Amino acid sequence: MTRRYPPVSVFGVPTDIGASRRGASMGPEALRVAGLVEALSARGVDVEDLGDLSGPRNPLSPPVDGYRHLDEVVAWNQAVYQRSRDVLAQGRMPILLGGDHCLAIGSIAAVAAHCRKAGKKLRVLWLDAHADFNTREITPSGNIHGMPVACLCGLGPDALTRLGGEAPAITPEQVRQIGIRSVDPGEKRLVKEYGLDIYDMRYIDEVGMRQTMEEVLEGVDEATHLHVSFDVDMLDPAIAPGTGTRVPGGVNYREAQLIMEMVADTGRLGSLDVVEVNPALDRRNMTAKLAVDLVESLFGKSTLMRD
Ligand code: 6HN
Ligand code: MN
Ligand code: MN
Ligand code: MN
Repeated sequence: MTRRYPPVSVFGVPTDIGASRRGASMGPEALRVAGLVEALSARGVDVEDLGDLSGPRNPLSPPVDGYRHLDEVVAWNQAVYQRSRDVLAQGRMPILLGGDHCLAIGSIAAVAAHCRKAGKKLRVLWLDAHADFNTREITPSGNIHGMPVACLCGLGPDALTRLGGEAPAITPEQVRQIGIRSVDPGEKRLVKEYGLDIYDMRYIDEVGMRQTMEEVLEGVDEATHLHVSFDVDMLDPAIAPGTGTRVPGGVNYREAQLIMEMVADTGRLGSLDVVEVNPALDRRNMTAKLAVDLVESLFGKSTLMRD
């Protein structure tokens, strides 16, 4: 039996407002050029492309009180929140094409509000080299793409933590982080204090990706909505050079496929972000192509033999 997927609405968010390196603003188009929409539709998914959201341009200013571009980050995230809520309200699955990772504040706040209303249990899989749990006090950069998980857990400026009205949007117990290998010193203390569930590269090396994912997905049932927030810098830079904050020693091709296949096997994928693709740093669009390949696996491509 072939698994059925809910209808999908893809939208682009062409900004690098949360980063200090430019270029993730070109990510949505790179993912389209790599064939994301066609690939989903070839899998039998009912998919529409809503085009790109718009928002303020990147003023390239220095951080103020610990935040770079806070007003602009808020404006972009309000647009993301609204679009994600609209898509979910139509019973469709939102796929956000970033853009940098600060945009997950808006997408996940919307998913959390949707799940509260629908009586669903939200679990967030945060695929990343970084924990993205900085605050204005401890950030080494002021870049808000290093803060989305903290904001979603209620640590941050009101305009971001209360995007969906209530704060916090989620609790740390709802989050599983996979592929982590770069956490700043103050951030390390904070993730421990908040008890974040982090499957770092050391853990993946020691127990393997299969056991890691079994633990990550433990307790997922029919009432669970899985949100995958996929920062392509989770991947090893050798296979995914097109991203702004590369860290050596990342997830390899086969491990990444297994993550996506095991999520697909649950049948509980409810929403997705694909972020931090930076074509200005890429080679022949290889990072966007790899991201599309992995999204196909999320929609069951490599598990056909088990259907
Ligand atoms: N990302 N931890 C560093 C910072 O500046 O806060 C890097 C953050 C990278 C964020 O890749 O989504
Ligand atoms: Mn990230
Ligand atoms: Mn990252
Ligand atoms: Mn849902």
